[in-house]
Amino acid sequence: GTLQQRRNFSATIDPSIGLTDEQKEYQEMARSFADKELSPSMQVWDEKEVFPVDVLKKGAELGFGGLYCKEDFGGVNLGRLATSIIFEALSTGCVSTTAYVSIHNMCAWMIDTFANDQQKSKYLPSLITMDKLASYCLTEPGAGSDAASLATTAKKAGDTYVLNGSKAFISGGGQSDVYLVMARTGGPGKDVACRPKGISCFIVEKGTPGLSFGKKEQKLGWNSQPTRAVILEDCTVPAENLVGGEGQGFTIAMKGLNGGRVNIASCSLGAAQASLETALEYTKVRKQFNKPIAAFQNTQFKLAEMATALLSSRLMVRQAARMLDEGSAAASVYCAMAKLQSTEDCFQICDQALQLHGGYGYLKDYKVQQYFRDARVHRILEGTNEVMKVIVSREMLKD
Ligand code: FAD
Ligand code: 2MC
Repeated sequence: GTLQQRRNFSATIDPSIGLTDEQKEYQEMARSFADKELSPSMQVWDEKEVFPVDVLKKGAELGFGGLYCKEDFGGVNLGRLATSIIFEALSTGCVSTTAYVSIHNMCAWMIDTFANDQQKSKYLPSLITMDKLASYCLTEPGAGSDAASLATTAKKAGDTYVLNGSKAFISGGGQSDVYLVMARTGGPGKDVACRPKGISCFIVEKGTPGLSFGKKEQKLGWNSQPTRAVILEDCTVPAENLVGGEGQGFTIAMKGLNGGRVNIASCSLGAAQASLETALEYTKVRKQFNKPIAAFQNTQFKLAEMATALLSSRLMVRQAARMLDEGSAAASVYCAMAKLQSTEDCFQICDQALQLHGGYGYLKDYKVQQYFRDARVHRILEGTNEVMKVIVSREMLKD
């Protein structure tokens, strides 16, 4: 049966509306995986801070390790729209775990797209099976939103580069095997405008002398994946670990993030979808004043508002994904708009679902508080929503 028939939910909140049969199959596969492999464990992974590596590998058997990598080294070669549909469905089972998978996919895609054949054949096969995991290292303690101001250096020495600096908030940090590190090799000019042009992208393998990690951060959500500082102290990598050419690192990082932003926005859709499904169930059975709370017009209107906001976010996310698939010049701005809209509105939907659960919504016995906590950080990472507004307005106002 279709997702809607199997889950027995209203067509109004059916995420398969408008999809092709093939897309519905991917969605169904991902939702089944979420129901069977993620959802039953999401609360214990959160509470005990378990990074479920075995489950990630199981997902990779279905292709989740390289969804938008080409087939040469085992990727599934799906478009961004199909990928978005899959990440939305997976997130209903665990937002945090899916979000990590999305970052891993972004790194794999960066290698697939910008690395040379030798690098691809060395790293991609095991990344795509998720036998090896990847992390994306852009942010630094002093360079968050202003990513182009990063201070980590990479100095050429013979046939090596020597890296020095530190990266903050790295998802998968300490646990991942492959780190894509953006570092400064020096630019053609010295003025501020040349900053991004002096950045290069390197593959740094776990175990390289000079690579170490900070303590595991304690977080409000995203607890099924570790976040740590990545520290580089005279960390020496072979020159062949440079991805692309010197000076291309910032563009590579930003192109990765365009897809990343759609992915994170998709994870918010999944959080909102799951929260709305549970709120719908709950308000039908919970009785107060001798009637189900769904009989109050406030509840009905809230549900209608939530469904409407979810659909409008989903349409925007899928539009941005389509534009990436089409290689549209405006794609990066649409990715920013979709990330802004989806991560804001879907967080509000999680909050409203929590409210409809009353006091129970605040208890860790119920999942709704976890969707709320996990979705909160999507307004901050992969570019804050204020940065998304910078990107959108700058494009609007440019001559
Ligand atoms: P700041 O840049 O200091 O921003 C502080 C506030 O100022 C924000 O509200 C911001 O929007 C606002 N602000 C800044 N500049 C402007 C402006 N021009 N106009 C208006 N407002 C502005 N990074 C990675 O590289 N890899 C990862 O894997 C990764 N994972 C993460 C996981 C978690 C759980 C978290 C919390 C963060 C992660 N990050 C990662 C880092 C994340 O991308 C940054 O936190 C984010 O980009 C913001 O940078 P910042 O924290 O330094 O905040
Ligand atoms: N897509 C493609 N290219 C892009 C791009 C994008 N989204 N954004 C910038 N570029 C290019 C841009 O075109 C320019 O290249 P060129 O000169 O050849 O035209 C170059 O990159 C420099 O761009 P800007 O001149 O716009 O650089 P600026 O310093 O003004 O900053 C800004 C741009 C603010 C948009 C960028 O610093 C930014 O995105 N900041 C947010 C950082 C961020 O998202 N961090 C997320 C870390 S990862 C994470 O959180 C995870 C959980 C994994």
